[in-house]
Amino acid sequence: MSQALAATGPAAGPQAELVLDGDLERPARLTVSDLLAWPQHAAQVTFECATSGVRHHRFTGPLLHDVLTDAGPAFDPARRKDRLRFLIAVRGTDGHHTLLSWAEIDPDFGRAPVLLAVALDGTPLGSTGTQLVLPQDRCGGRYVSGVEAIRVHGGYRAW
Ligand SMILES: Nc1nc2c(c(=O)[nH]1)N[C@H]1C(S)=C(S)[C@@H](COP(=O)(O)O)O[C@H]1N2
Ligand SMILES: [Mo]
Repeated sequence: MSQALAATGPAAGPQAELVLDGDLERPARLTVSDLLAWPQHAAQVTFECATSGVRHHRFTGPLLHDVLTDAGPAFDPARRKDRLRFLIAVRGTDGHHTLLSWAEIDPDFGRAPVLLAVALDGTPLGSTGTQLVLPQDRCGGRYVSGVEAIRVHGGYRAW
């Protein structure tokens, strides 16, 4: 079995797709296999769920920042402050969704090592879809599973 198949699951069954859109120069549709094209990172995480208690998991996958950067967010790369109004919305197939700020994952600002997982505890996520992984979060609420859409918003203005 190829490395890509081993990481994303058996060829049988449809592969879940993730749509990247919004203020991007190169919107994209990606399967979990496609996410193997970026450098892979591992995270051993512990989080607490308000209803089911403490969970421990190991995830692997690319950095959200690497994947979104390649989609060409519509800011001026030479001006760091231009990135501060950008938001990232992440939605699962069940409608569960969360917002992140671009600055939170940007290496020049919050540097949160947020992943788009291709595997959870060694189980490939090809058919269920990628899962958002926030190793620094104490609560599991933002670990959105079955991610089907990520939308980058560049025009946020509070005032
Ligand atoms: N798509 C989706 N992802 C989700 C949720 C959800 O309702 N839908 N719940 C979150 C919450 S509240 C927690 S605590 C974790 C639970 O992760 P676990 O099932 O691995 O314990 O998933 C998160 N991801
Ligand atoms: Mo939870």
